[in-house]
Amino acid sequence: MQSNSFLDRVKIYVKAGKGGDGCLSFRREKFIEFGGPNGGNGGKGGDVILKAEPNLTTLQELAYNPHIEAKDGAKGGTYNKYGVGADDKIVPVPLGTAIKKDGVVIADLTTAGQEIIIARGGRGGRGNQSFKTHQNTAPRIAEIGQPGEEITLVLELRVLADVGLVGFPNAGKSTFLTAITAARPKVADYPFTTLNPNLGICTHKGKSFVTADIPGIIEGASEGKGLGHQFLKHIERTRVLLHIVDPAGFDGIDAVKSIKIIEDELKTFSKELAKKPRIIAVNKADTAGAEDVFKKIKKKYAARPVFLISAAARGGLGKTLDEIVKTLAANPVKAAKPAAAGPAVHAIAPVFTISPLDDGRIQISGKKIEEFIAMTNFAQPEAVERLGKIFKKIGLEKALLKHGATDGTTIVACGKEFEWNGGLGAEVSAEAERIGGRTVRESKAQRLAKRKARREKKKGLQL
Ligand SMILES: Nc1nc2c(ncn2[C@@H]2O[C@H](COP(=O)(O)OP(=O)(O)OP(=O)(O)O)[C@@H](O)[C@H]2O)c(=O)[nH]1
Ligand SMILES: [Mg+2]
Repeated sequence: MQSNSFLDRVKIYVKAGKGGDGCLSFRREKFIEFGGPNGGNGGKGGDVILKAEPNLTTLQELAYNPHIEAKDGAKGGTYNKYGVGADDKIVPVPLGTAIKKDGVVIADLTTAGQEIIIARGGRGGRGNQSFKTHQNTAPRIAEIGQPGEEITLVLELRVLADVGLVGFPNAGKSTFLTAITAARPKVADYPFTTLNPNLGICTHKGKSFVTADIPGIIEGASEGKGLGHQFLKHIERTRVLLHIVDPAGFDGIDAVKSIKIIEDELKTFSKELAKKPRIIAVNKADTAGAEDVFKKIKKKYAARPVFLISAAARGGLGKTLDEIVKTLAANPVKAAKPAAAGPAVHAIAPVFTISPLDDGRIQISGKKIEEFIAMTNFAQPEAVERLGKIFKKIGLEKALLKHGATDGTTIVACGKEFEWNGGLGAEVSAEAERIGGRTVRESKAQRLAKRKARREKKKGLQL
């Protein structure tokens, strides 16, 4: 069966699971007066993994579901209970799928069952039991789970076959695939019957190989005419091409001439294709004149193996298959090139980047620093204090001061706004008021006044 839903390129949006939050709790038991901290760590978020699945032939499924998410890890519990790690999300993709990030191939799934982690789940946040030290035996701090990695990727499928069938439409390519494999592509007495590549596995004298039947090629295919062009790339990874010829020719083109036209199309499409070993099979041996055409072609292409077959009547196939097996043995699979290391993936990211904004706000960014912020529970004063210490340690505090941060400066990070007070203070947006569906931020003066009032109030309480 052939479907019209063959899809060989798809963009996907991937999000790995967030780590579970750490737990903040203390032992409370009957005869124990000062129970220590016993908040457990959160579990790891699930990774997103792509797995090469030989039974899949299209990326169609992913086009319908391009948003892929793994589950989050479970929260840590009291009594030092660890949160359960989330299962990884395994996404099956067809064998021959290449994974591209920012236009660079970062991995190529070329063996059955091969897996690649494309987004790592976050680690679980530490519970307060992990923060216990001699100085602080009762920490009131627990981390939020680490966010999972998020990434946008493009998947491209190049079917993986050993043998590629080429030829004009209606030559009998699909009939040949039917004759030598269990595949059942549509066969009909008109051109362009095949609209998508079909794959089949042939076993001949103990050797197995995969054959790809692609739509017929016509003159100008390499420039986009007919259907052939978009599918030629699918035979780029084959090791031998079997050129199937209809002795009656195609659309007024003589059979002998037709061979050169196809060969030129292959050459124009890519040097790779032009270099591939080629076998010619003159099909429809049962039709009048086939024998003559076969002889002419054999003479003209003396350097090539040429056979006379009848795909429909299963005639002459043995010798053709012998030749295919021989050619495959002489052209073993090239060791896969190591996946080009995507510079964007492996580049060492700076710990933080500071960008002063025109309106006086200062933006801080960087994977690591954003992670620290995302894992801080701003409702816990000790956690906020710890973040301040981290800022100091990595030189972020100094750098911010150099860029003119003063008490009350708005710091933009992780898509949120915070108030600077020697560390990251309250999230500003939490104080924003919604007016008529529009979020209006308080002016700096208003915020400073509010802070002052809070401080006074605190002082008043302490007195
Ligand atoms: N007489 C005869 N007809 C054949 C033979 N092999 C294939 N045919 C017929 O040729 C026609 C085209 O066969 P297909 O296998 O669909 O040809 P194709 O090359 O896949 O064609 P496209 O998919 O359109 O490119 C069908 O009617 C087949 O029955 C053969 O050996 N002898
Ligand atoms: Mg066909």
